[in-house]
Amino acid sequence: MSDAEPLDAVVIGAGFAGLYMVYRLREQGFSVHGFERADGVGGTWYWNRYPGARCDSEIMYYSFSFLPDLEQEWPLTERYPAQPEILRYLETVAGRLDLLKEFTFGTEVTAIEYDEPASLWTLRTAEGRIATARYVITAVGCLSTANRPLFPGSDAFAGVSLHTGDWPKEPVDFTGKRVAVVGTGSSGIQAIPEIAAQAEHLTVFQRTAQFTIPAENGPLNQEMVELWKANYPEWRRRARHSRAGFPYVPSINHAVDASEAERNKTYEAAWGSGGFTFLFGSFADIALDEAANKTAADFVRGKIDEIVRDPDTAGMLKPWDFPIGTKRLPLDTNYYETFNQPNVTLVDLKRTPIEEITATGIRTSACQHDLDMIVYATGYDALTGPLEALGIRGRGGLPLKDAWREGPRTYLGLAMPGFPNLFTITGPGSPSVLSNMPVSIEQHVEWIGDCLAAARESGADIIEATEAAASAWTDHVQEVASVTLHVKAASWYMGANIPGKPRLFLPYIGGVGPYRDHCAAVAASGYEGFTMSCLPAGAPP
Ligand code: NA7
Repeated sequence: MSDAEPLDAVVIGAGFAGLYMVYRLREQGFSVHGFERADGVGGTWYWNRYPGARCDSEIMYYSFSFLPDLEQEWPLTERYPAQPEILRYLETVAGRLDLLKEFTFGTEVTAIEYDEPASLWTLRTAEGRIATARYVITAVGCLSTANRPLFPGSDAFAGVSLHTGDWPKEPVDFTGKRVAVVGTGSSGIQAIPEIAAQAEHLTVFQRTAQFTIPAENGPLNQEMVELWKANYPEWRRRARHSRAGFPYVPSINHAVDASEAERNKTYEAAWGSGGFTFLFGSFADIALDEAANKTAADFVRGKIDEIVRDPDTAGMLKPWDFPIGTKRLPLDTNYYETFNQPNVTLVDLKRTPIEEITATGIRTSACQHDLDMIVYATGYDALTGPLEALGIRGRGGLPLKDAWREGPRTYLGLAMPGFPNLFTITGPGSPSVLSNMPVSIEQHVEWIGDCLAAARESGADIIEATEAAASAWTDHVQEVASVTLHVKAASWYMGANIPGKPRLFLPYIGGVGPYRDHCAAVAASGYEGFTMSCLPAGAPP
């Protein structure tokens, strides 16, 4: 790629989304180049190398569907794929499709500005490179801008500080160390048992207790794997038309109609089989009805009492602040059990908040905890953070950050008015983080590829979402969320984990299948809600 020649498209990111988008556009005959800040492919699975990092989607659902040969060859060994395995998978995809040469790695895009007269985007990188392109497609992930809380004295700690989402490539040894984990979301809940197995002492700093369900990870029965592989196209079809991108059969029973004995039997079976089926497969009203939700929450709180021997610790671990499932439900391996280990201490930050990070550890309102290492498992500025970090300026030089001051306004989570020819894979307002990501990514990549092909065919240079379409979609996203219990939680889905971030529901909860149908109908109608136009005669080429 020469920096001087305008490209048809630049793609930012080399995870699942960026790899497929670059491949797709190249196959469609567009000139395309990718930029990636890491020095290799993988996206989320490049950065999240913390101990215990594993996908919560079962392995047979967590891959591309457009590579039938690889689908058959790829070994399915454990129920949930671990980080190294997913990274290897994406490296294999990049190698097979000869994609590495299409990317510049180790390059962070810091500014993307729209040149209105030419309808071209100019991209600048931290390393001083400049590229221009007709289209920009962001494939930067939803959870890639780390949330690093600013505790007083944050920089003072003389030991090792790590964030789960920015983990070093070299293995980290916790042996003989006094370690803190701050944060008990999915990342903390995966890392805590692994770190506790090595560390001399682990102190877990918990702000809000979380519900977690056993993953029940383990080796897969290879006869079942063969059967699965023989029927892949049908499983993929079901996943695409499902609620969350998994071919699970959702329950149609209501918890409020069942007897206590029936409910307990159902929850016990779901707890035993592990995974998200605890929510999807048990009762249909858990996400919608407070009384139904309480039955599932009480069941998990009962399990905590059964598992955790110290009653005070069990009390601190029991969540009461939000309905179960309304914050992202973690899946765990021996999380609650870990608190029975003599080298593990739980600190409830609601009782004794962190006052300061000191040179030697963490000081809460109760005492000083002397430490060698602090692991921040404090999450991300979800969905909007990675896009706002790109320094995007649209028509009239308007920064995306300003356009989204009141919260993100998108059409279908794919495009924004005022930012022509810019597309956001799994952007806010699409199912994204509420779904099995590869399914949603494939749908977006294919939709964007088709849209660009349609513009090329019709001779259009500029594709832009209309204000009316973006307003209507943004309202619809909130309306659908408002009938669920999700809006009752102070979650990152609501932007609540980042001080000052507008509170509104960020992903689309209407379901992967209905969303897909809606996007397909928009395309079939000739891209209703978008304008497609040509540059005026005499405009710069
Ligand atoms: P999450 O789910 O956002 O969890 C972050 C955790 O860090 C959570 O327990 C937070 O408590 C805690 N946190 C955040 N800020 C602070 C401060 N300032 N003080 C103390 N504790 C804090 O991030 P994860 O990385 O675990 O998971 C992200 C997603 O990755 C996950 O959902 C999957 O989709 C994969 P809080 O609950 O906000 O009180």
